[in-house]
Amino acid sequence: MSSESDTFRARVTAVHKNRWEIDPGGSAVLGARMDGAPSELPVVGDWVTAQTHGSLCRIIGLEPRRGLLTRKRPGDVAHDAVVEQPIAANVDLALLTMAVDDDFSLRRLERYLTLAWDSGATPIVILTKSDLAPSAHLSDLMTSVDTVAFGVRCIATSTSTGVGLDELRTALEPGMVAVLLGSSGVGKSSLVNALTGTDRQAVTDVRDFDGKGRHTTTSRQLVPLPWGAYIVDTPGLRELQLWADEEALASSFPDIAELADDCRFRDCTHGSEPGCAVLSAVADGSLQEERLENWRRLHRELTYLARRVDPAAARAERQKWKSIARARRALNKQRPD
Ligand SMILES: Nc1nc2c(ncn2[C@@H]2O[C@H](COP(=O)(O)OP(=O)(O)OP(=O)(O)O)[C@@H](O)[C@H]2O)c(=O)[nH]1
Ligand SMILES: [Zn+2]
Repeated sequence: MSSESDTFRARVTAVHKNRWEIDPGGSAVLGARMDGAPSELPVVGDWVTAQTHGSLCRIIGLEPRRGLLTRKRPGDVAHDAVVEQPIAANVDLALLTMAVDDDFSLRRLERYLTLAWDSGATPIVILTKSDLAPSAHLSDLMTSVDTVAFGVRCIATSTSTGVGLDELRTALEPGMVAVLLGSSGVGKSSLVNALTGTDRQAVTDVRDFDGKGRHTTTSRQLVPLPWGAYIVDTPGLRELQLWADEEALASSFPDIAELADDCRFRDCTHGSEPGCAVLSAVADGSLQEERLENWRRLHRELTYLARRVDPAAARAERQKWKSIARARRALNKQRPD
């Protein structure tokens, strides 16, 4: 930024209504605005091009994203829509936190994994409060994580004893952006405090009025860690609802996706369709019924959301069931009475 109106690259570190904080690296974080009504607004983690004019800083360009973490929220009531809300861009790591107590749930982990793969982030499973579990139990839990999170790294941590914190620090390489996902009370704030080495105050929400006079929470920020990595801190992410697509579902359930290749129908829901290879696998014991149940639940949720958002998806769904019904009728006819 040697002369006025030089353009430069910066990372968005905080988002407020109509105002962004951007970090050009090496100098102070700047407050910036955007002109007009841009079709896409920068979110934390975005890389932007900006320009300074005297004391004013303007964002003039948004770089293509490597990935986008989103959540769903209710939209316009009149149109019964669900809106996909972008939370953070270019997230490298999704830290999926579960405590080793009652919070531990493989089914929830599958849900978080789906979300992580969909956002383009690499998941890491963090088993928090590991001091609460006897070591034999802890290694059982880690083994069971491996049964749903194939090849995903799993770190057991404790902010009480400090176990696992060095391994976590090493995983968060300089320049990387990580997001913490997990239920309330699993110890996310304690982890952030341990990583920043401070006792950060709870981030107070910045509340703005949106166009319709409703309150919306806009506090989103990247918390810098001392060695140059960042953690996304946003209250809205604490109890994250699922927003992902079929492809992400397949990444979380590679076993089911592989079996599904042998189903008679390409878009088989593994419910009661004839010629379903997944149901056969459950029948012969090579696939856990529980796992298929969870796949079904997530699949239902995804198709439900897609229908609410996209009328074309609703039509395609009806069409699919028609052709399944036709095929079933044809099968019944072939069967000798
Ligand atoms: N035994 C034990 N307790 C922990 C550990 N980490 C956190 N806790 C306790 O768990 C409780 C919740 O911790 P938080 O860090 O506030 O959890 P959180 O996930 O940020 O919760 P929310 O802010 O509600 O999302 C607190 O009472 C902590 O003292 C740990 O490693 N071991
Ligand atoms: Zn099937």
